[in-house]
Amino acid sequence: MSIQRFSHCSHWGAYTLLVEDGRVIGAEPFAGDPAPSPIIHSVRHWADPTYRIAQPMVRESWLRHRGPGPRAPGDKFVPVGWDEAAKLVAGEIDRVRTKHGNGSIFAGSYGWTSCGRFHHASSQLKRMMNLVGGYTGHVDTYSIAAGPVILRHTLGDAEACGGGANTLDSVAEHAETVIVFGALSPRTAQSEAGGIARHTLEQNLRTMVARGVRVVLVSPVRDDIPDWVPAEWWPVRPNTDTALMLGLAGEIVAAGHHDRDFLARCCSGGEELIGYLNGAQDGVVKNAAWAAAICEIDAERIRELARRVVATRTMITVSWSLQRADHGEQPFWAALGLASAIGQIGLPGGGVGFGYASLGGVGAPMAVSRSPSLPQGRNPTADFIPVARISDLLLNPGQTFTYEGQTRTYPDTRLVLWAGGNPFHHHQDLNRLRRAWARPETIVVQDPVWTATARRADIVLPATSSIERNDISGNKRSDHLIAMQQAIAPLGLARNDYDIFRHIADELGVEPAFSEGRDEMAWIRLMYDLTREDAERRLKHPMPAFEAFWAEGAARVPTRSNHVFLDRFRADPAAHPLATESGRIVLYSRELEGLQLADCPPHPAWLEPAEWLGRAAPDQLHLMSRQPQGKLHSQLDDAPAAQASKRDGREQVWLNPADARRFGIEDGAVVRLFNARGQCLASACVVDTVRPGVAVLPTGAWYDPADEGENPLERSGNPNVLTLDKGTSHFGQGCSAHTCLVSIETHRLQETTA
Ligand SMILES: Nc1nc2c(c(=O)[nH]1)N[C@H]1C(S)=C(S)[C@@H](COP(=O)(O)OP(=O)(O)OC[C@H]3O[C@@H](n4cnc5c(=O)[nH]c(N)nc54)[C@H](O)[C@@H]3O)O[C@H]1N2
Ligand SMILES: Nc1nc2c(c(=O)[nH]1)N[C@H]1C(S)=C(S)[C@@H](COP(=O)(O)OP(=O)(O)OC[C@H]3O[C@@H](n4cnc5c(=O)[nH]c(N)nc54)[C@H](O)[C@@H]3O)O[C@H]1N2
Ligand SMILES: [Mo]
Repeated sequence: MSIQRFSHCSHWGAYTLLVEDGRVIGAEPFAGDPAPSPIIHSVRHWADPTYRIAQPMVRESWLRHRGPGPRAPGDKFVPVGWDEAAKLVAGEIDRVRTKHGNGSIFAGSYGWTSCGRFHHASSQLKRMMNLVGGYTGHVDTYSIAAGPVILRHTLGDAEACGGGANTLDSVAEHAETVIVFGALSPRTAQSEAGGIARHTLEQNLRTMVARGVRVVLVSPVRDDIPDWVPAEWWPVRPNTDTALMLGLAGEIVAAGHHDRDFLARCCSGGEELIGYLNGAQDGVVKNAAWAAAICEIDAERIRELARRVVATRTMITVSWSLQRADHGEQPFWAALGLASAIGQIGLPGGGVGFGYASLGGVGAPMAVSRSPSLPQGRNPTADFIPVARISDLLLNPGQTFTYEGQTRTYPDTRLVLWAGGNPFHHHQDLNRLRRAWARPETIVVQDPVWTATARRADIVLPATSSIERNDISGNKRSDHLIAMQQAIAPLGLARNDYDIFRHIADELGVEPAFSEGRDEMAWIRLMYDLTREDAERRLKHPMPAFEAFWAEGAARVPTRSNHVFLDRFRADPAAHPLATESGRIVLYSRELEGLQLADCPPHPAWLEPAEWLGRAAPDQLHLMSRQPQGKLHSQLDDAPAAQASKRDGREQVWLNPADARRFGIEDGAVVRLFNARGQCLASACVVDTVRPGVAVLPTGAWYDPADEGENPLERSGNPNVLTLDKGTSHFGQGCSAHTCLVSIETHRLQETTA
């Protein structure tokens, strides 16, 4: 039998699938990719039926007695045909919208699903729901929420944290000093929402190394930049970067080295911020000594760096992780304040940017043509939640919450529709989520895999994985569109996301408006042609006709390289005002002054997080639940690239040797991590690349509680049984996953079930 080749793409890169006799036998990286991700070799595991949902399933107890309940994963499920499944789902949508209103249907359904832009599960879901009166949705993302919210009010939009700041090619060519708050790591840069054809981070880092750029890595973990980059490691206490940024700014101001001209021309509120740094209100001078006591970085190093950043071209990079923490608005705003004091915003190699390498496309040249996406229509229902407030929504119907200066009410959720996301992976405090998850009358989950979330649904709809259907990938942070060609037949009775919603839409009587009469290939062609026409008409960039694109597998889109953010604004702020209250960079906000929020004051400020090492008991560690190396979130956790980072099938927690000694933990030992919220097992890995006082346990191990009690022992190493479920502030309401203290002890396995 001959080998067939299919172009394909995932969030972690583009590749060719090699198929023999209907089986995927290998994957070859996209020829143009200088640093392909090893996760492409995991993709074939989608074809393994072990974890796949073979046919639509319904919880037996729900069939007998529809309504709230514990939704235990071990309950009996009964198989049903697609007609019955579609009727049940449509019936629930109809019942709830008629009886309680569309706001009682939560279809905010967060999650990364596949990178294909057509079968994009949550877009399909929203498109369908918008045709029948709408749903309660979500705003922002788990990735970034506090960050974009504060930037919208201080920079006018969130472009600078979505890849719109200086591109890394120009930073690598022009910067002399780069301060990295968080990471510049190929680990996270492997991935990009909607696919990535070329991974370019390492190229840019190599240019910096060759030019002798001084790189300062401010992070609790040394491996947040590749070891071949000669970076100085500043092992900061987690969640204290704001103090370091303000201490640097305070030293600059005290020395009179701040850029008075930039602050006066391009910023509003510079005087008030300087007043805060000088201690005008609280009597506390924010200088190197003050910062050193909070973040445990030597004061003399801070003073020296404060002198250097104003004398050299300096770029400040801030990872998204810093705002995924309590008061996550502050490090982004403080970095903007520090960069404004330095005064190099708008210059090549200078200023500040957010999220470089958090995704592979952030910092890469941005695509300037229209990106392919499925039109979702308009939601006639106004209700929404900040995305990470899902447990609050389900537990507190009728209660109010604040967001971006508004006060709103949580609707009374009766029906939850989730497609292409895994909240029992992504949400914090999973024991709390379990209690919340028992509240709705009906929960529908659509996924290829028996995830922890699918096991806790009432109706389970099996979707195909992307290799079982055709699709198109592409987004504004990738320079190619990639043809995602069907490589194998669907497994079991799994159906494509589009076909599933088309069937339900038919039951709801809206199929013609939903499908517009197009089949899969007609939609993919339309989405491609809209990008091609835009590139050709507006940007004079020729692209191949659809047939040629599909045969070739990839098409280049026009991009903008060597971009310098805010250069025109810097040159003439009055002619190019920002969309802020002053038209300039806001360092003191009249709007926030009016809101009087204790957890988001009118200027960037150091606020103690709810949990941190400065107020920890002697036996507590700060837990960093960062993104996993060998997979995307919880996806393909069973495949070799993900298993490679585990020991005995369990996720590894990294500990500093000093902490291991302190707690009598040996490398390789099974340990129990615990706090008042939950407990999990992990395998101890003792490394000196983690600062003392910090434990690193990546996300994504499949949630595996030993029982359904109040506080079950989670056995695979899922950090979200421990993390804090709290909004970053009453303004941003983002996810605070990186704010979490835990205790740790050696665990004897025979004490519990294995
Ligand atoms: N503690 C802690 N928690 C975190 C974070 C953290 O830093 N720390 N990070 C957060 C962040 S930034 C994010 S983005 C979230 C990620 O959270 P999620 O996006 O929910 O995580 P995934 O595992 O990618 O979930 C995607 C789901 O889609 C399914 N899927 C894949 N392809 C298809 C398809 O074609 N159709 C359908 N219907 N389903 C499909 C997969 O099987 C999987 O179950 O996690 C958040 N959680
Ligand atoms: N391989 C892989 N890549 C991914 C993902 C994945 O699941 N797997 N997920 C993708 C997604 S959805 C997103 S949103 C991005 C997230 O991208 P990021 O938010 O940048 O990723 P994290 O791994 O959460 O954090 C990066 C580093 O920040 C450091 N850090 C954490 N807290 C602090 C702090 O308080 N101060 C300082 N200075 N450093 C801190 C940690 O040491 C951590 O290694 O990653 C994307 N890339
Ligand atoms: Mo994310």
